[in-house]
Amino acid sequence: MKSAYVVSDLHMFCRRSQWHELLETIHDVAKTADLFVFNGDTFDFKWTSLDSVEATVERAISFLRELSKRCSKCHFHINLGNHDHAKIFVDALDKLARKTPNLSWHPYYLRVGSTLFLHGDVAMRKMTHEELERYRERRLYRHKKRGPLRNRVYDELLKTGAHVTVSRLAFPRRRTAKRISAYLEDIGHSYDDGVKQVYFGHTHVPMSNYTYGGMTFHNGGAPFKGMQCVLLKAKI
Ligand SMILES: [Mn+2]
Repeated sequence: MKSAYVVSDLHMFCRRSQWHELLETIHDVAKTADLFVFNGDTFDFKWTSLDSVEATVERAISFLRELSKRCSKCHFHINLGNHDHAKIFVDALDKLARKTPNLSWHPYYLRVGSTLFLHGDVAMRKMTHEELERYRERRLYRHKKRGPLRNRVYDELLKTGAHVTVSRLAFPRRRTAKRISAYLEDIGHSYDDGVKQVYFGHTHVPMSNYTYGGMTFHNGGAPFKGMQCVLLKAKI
């Protein structure tokens, strides 16, 4: 049986994310896994702590290049999220994927057998695939680095722990699973189409083995302060 792992919302290079604490585990796991999915918002261009968006793209690409080289037996899948579906990154990622046999990227989702991986921004409201495409397209060229002042505002907010409460209130489990299910139906990957396991992120709210409409939903959370973030072993 093949082994697969998934991690979402690392928000690499955003200073409020503790993504670096997960790097060792990612490397360890990927050395023996057959498949590894980065489930969107892996990189954060808007809140990057590096000098520019361009520099962040460069670092992101070299991270993926090194990882796939070091763990050559593992196939890496990069699903995009609302934070890393940026034209400048997509172009570089596509170039990398063309010369890296064990790396692929997917703008919206990846299906492996009866398992579906997607970022999960469709849980924001009831969205068809066309609506998701339009939402992402509007942001394709808009990944501008935010200034220090706004960054500090968010730093302070994080200290209060408000981000944890806000995420939980915005994404109740049942509504989240319901919206994702509706989207899956629209793209032809619903329970009736054979999907049993769904791995998603975006909400930053961990969800484990939550059943809705015959499918089981999983979310590993995100590495922000006060939140839980785990690398999930995916059933494929
Ligand atoms: Mn997201």
